[in-house]
Amino acid sequence: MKIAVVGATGLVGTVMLKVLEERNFPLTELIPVASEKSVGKEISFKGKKFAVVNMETAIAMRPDIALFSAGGGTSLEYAPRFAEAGTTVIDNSSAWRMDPSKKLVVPEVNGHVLSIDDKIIANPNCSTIQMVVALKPLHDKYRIKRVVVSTYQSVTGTGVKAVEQMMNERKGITDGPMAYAYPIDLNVIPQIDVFTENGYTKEEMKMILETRKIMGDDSIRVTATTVRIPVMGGHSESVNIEFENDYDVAEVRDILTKTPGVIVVDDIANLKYPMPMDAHEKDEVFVGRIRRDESMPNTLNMWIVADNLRKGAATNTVQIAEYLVSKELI
Ligand code: 2RA
Repeated sequence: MKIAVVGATGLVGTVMLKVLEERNFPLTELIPVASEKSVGKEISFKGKKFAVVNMETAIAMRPDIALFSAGGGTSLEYAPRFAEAGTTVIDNSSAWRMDPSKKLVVPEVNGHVLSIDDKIIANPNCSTIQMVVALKPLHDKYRIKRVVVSTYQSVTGTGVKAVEQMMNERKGITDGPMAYAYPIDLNVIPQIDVFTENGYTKEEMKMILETRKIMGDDSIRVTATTVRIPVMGGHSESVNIEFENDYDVAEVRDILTKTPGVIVVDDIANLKYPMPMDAHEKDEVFVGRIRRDESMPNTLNMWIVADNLRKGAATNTVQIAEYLVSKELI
């Protein structure tokens, strides 16, 4: 199977290659794709060297699957070109996520919606992925009415320039490249992406709209506040969930413990709870601080942490590819 990684030299693309290698994805040929300035650069993969090619060359090589992490504009222009050549595209950008003709997939949540006809598949936003992995089994059991989420998102979600800004500020360098309008070290910025007309940011609207599409239930009400914080290991989320029905905290913990891809870390007597430093470079979604919201009936609080570059992007993309192969949809 020929696999193209479009954006192979970027932050997420690099993690995609690492995940493909770690999970021993059944590929026979790797096609690393990047912009003209990177063409010819060699990528190491499973002990072999593969030369970076440009888009036109990659399309002509007719890969079976193309994993995209190259921005929305590039995806809008080239994903249809790959699809026309017979390639199945799994795209990390937001370009196709809310397109009604495209599937938005977290395999363990809604993999069943995929069909052999899907040639452009959207990978959800990182902060949405980690939340719906934990919400889905609880929705199945107790029916979710409303979700209130506040996020604490890693600078890696912005990219290399943001990491550089944070590390420079930490060293006292204040005239380096700025990814944000403000200093990020020793600070938090209550804005991720641009503001929309309703006073929410695009990131917050992604969490609201993508959650309903992935869960397949537009009746679920969601509100979100997304915040950038100076950490590396992953995104954290404080989630308040109102159910249609009452629940039992121990049963919630048991359901999550038995959910594939979830690790419950919830032992406050021993100060055990999920933190980005523990989720870093892991593929699971970590859940803790599970407790009743005593101010509201049928309402639960919990804390969700995951590595946004892995389960939030690269790993989920590879898992969609694995799902397609396992169900012979490719
Ligand atoms: C962020 N979720 O964290 C967005 C895109 N990766 O910036």
